[in-house]
Amino acid sequence: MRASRLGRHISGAEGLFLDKESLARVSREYLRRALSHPKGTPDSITITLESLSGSAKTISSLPLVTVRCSSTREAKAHIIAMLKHLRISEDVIDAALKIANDKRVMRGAALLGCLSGKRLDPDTERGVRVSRLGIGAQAGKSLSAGLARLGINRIAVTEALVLASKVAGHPAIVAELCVSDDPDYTTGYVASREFGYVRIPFIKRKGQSIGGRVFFVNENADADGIIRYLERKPVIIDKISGVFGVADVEDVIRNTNR
Ligand code: WAQ
Ligand code: MG
Repeated sequence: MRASRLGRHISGAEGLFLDKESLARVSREYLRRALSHPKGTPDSITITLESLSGSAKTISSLPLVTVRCSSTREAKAHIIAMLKHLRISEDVIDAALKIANDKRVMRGAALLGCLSGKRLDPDTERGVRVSRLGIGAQAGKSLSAGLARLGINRIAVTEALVLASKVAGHPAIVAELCVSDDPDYTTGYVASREFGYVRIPFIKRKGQSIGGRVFFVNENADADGIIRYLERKPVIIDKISGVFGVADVEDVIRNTNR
């Protein structure tokens, strides 16, 4: 689904559903979402349904943890600490923070070379939209139960974890940074195979109409191959890794929170 107003992106969603019966329910749910978005009423909504060609790849979710954080200043320090550990250069982190906190919200994500900070996606106004991703029924139930225990069983968390897990499933992608473009959703995340899906409260101030996503990719990686995987390869989460509560950033970095 994608919804826009005067050409400006308002809302998007995608999923993989294995039974026909889900299609009516999901289309209705996506339509409801498009029409009730805090960013305003769209003047155009597109819902596309396609059958899959080829089989889906099944993967585990990234482990989830929330880093202890109580201000946007601290959030920025955590982001820099984690990304530096992943050998992403400081200039590139700076560039990524600008993209993720931009008022001109893209529909997709920016692909940045880890060292050069070069944009590797062809349309820098749109970015790359990850699609053909979903979660199996059993894994979905198990994730909901884990999130409910922490009081964070929200659709935004599930969808972001599924997306981040697919993204981290590509060996040339080192990390992801995400800030929601919903003015009132102030928790973002950094995701990587190394640290898992690390939720960051207070990544932005309430009421700000900014947001964005950045995927950090190995320098000299095959950008076309990565984009093909992100947009086209069907990936389903069929196993849930750990779902953890709050941990200090040092423990997240040392992997001692689990
Ligand atoms: N593929 C690529 N980029 C995307 C996609 C996608 N499928 N969906 C969204 N984006 C980009 C796009 O630039 C949006 O402006 C930006 O990400 C933010 O999207 O655990 O709600 O849908 O509590 O607003 C994080 C949850 C929620 C954290 C993120 O993102 C948590 C969220 P939004
Ligand atoms: Mg949004």
